Amino acid sequence: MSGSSFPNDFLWGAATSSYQIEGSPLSDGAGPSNWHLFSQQPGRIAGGDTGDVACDHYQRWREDIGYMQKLGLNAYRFSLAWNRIQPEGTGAINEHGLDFYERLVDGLLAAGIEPVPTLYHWDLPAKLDEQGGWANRDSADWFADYAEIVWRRLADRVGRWTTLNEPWVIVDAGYVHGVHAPGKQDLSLAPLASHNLLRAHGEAVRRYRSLSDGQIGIVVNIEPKDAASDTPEDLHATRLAEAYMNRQYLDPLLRGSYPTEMPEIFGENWPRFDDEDFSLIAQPLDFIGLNYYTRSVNRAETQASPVPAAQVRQPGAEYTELGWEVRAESLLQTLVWMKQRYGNPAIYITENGAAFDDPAPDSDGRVRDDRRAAYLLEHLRASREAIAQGVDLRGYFVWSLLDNLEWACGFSKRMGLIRVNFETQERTIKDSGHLYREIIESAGGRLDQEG
Ligand code: IFM
Repeated sequence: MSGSSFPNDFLWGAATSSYQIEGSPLSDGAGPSNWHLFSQQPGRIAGGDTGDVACDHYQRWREDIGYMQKLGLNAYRFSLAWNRIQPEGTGAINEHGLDFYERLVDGLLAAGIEPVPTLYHWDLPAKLDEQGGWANRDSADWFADYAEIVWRRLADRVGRWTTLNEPWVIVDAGYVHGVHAPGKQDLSLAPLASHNLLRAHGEAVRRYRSLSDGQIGIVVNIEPKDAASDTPEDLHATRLAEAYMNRQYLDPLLRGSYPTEMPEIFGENWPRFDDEDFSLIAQPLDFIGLNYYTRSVNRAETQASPVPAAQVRQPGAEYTELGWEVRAESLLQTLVWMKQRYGNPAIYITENGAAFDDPAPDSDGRVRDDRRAAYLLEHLRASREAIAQGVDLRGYFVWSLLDNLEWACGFSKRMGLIRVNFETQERTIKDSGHLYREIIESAGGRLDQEG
């Protein structure tokens, strides 16, 4: 198969998010976000790291656009910090916050790079958390009001938006296991938070249609679930794990109802939802953003909650520094599954990448991150194969442009195409970044070469 199988208008991008790279969390009138407060709490983030400086992108965005040009990107996915734009989450607008993103958007456009913003990538204005955050039913209106403020400033120049990043992680890490902000472990809040995130997305899409004829979608993280054995217990646990992580979000968005497994997973914590919510949630979308990193292999584990399943490591398989199995064939499987189950939606791979223990720059300053380079080749080959099999795949964004704050893992896990020295803020394009440029320049033809 040749590289020409990527469409001519394919987006070749890289992705980041606001709290992970920007730094300057309270500058120019921004209010505190939930992650700003969470990261100041001892023990929340490895090594006591915070986003106070991160990649200092708030100051260095021009330089970073220069690096995007060096990589040959034609698109850049980033997120906006709601707390810069509405410091208290509702009400007063901080024009300086909007100014920052307007400068970034204009800089990208001048550089020939399409901005692909995400409105919410986990940094919630802290004031909203005080009111229950996503568990509060009003959050749908809070979010749509904020989205409308952003669109009134930027929708004339930006034609492709995503609403939320990874609702499953927001809820599973933030409301079930408490390892992300807001740090809650409360199974009664989790279904409410998920449902309100979906309603917030739907309300925002509804408003976008009245303001713009651009394109809008949502970003979900999907992880195929394989069973560790054919025993009925393992197969059942695997089916619940798959419903919980994957279909809990895609089914209401694209088929208008929750998977039938949800009441079994949440028991008495699963509420009865209003029927009319589902027509709001299932607004027609222009595309789905897929974040794909790994699959999981599951066995039944009655002590686990909310899904009675535990993951089993595969002997001989390669794992990243985040403990995620490297498996490009599961990306192909995911893309084909989405095509078949949901009627061949347009898809962008909005994140794909790997944390590896990169070698330090060598004496020539070169970062030889061979494992990440191999990961990119394998996953882009799988993407190309998906297109050959009829998947409507329109773009691919590497996670991440820069090494950055990997949430609760702090700066200890590096995922960038560009190395960041967090002491000096010096940037160095890694070997994987140079390889990605070659892939982009050859419109995928480089994938036919070995190594
Ligand atoms: O860093 C995160 C990102 O914020 C959301 N998707 C997964 C990445 C790696 O964990």
